[in-house]
Amino acid sequence: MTRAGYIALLGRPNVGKSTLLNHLIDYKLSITSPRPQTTRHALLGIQTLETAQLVYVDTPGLQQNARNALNRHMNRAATHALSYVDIVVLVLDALQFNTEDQAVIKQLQRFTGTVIAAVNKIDRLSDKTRLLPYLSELQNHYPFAASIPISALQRDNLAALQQTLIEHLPAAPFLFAADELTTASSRFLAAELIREKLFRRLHEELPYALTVEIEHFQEEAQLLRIAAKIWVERQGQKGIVIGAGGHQLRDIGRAARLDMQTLFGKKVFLSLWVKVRSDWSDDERSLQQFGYHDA
Ligand SMILES: Nc1nc2c(ncn2[C@@H]2O[C@H](COP(=O)(O)OP(=O)(O)OP(=O)(O)O)[C@@H](O)[C@H]2O)c(=O)[nH]1
Ligand SMILES: [Mg+2]
Repeated sequence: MTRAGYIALLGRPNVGKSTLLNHLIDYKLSITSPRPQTTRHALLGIQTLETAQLVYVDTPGLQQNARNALNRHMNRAATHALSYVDIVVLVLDALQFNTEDQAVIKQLQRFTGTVIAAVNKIDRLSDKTRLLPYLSELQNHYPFAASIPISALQRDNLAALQQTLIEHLPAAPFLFAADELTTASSRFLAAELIREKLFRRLHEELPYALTVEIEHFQEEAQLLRIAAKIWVERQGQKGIVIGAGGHQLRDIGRAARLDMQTLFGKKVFLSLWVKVRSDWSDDERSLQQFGYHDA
């Protein structure tokens, strides 16, 4: 008999959920950055083993104070996963357990499936003896089925986490074909790679004021032709994204194109435009247009 089920990676922003997804499935699927609120959509990553299928759901970091419609959409995308997953992996930061983590645990009160804590970033703990009190304190906050210290970045203890997940999966037939990696479209993944480069290169509030819309995605025999718009909220932001002499935008385009070529296994021709739509991140119609739909 096989085991199969959905496993949500949930937690406050920036704890390493997307890094964990990529390293669990051994495939760069979800975008990551040192900034909080990088992930904006739920994203499925499927791992098929001989007798088990683990369907991971990466989610946006849950925010306590959602300040605009985009942030509210992100919170809904994360909590919606609780309505269909079998297991939640609550991702925590080994350096700090705070009120934001407590707010995420509060969301778990109406979840009836298994909850496992993954205490991430243990590579950053200079004093490893701090881990034991952290783990025992955790049980005061929630009756976790297991608490597993990991380093997603260094792939430390991920095999133990995976083994625990398999043990808690329901006995069930596979949910997806064995060669399926995700349900996300190539267009979506292409837009995300562009957004990743923007998040990693731009400063302060600018990453939060932009989104990426794919205009054309045309597959030819030897080549993928992709055209995308980067939407910002104000004219001044447009100039910063483009940079002096267009250098910034060219570098962002080059980095995104190289990642796309790896992802799609094809040569990519990418063109980027920067456009202004004032306050798109607090406007429901714009959010719909830019792909922020509720599930
Ligand atoms: N040192 C260390 N850094 C990590 C580890 N896991 C993730 N990071 C870093 O933490 C930062 C955030 O990682 P993400 O994977 O984007 O975090 P996230 O939880 O998906 O963040 P949001 O999508 O914004 O909620 C990045 O700079 C990662 O490289 C880890 O195990 N150790
Ligand atoms: Mg993320």
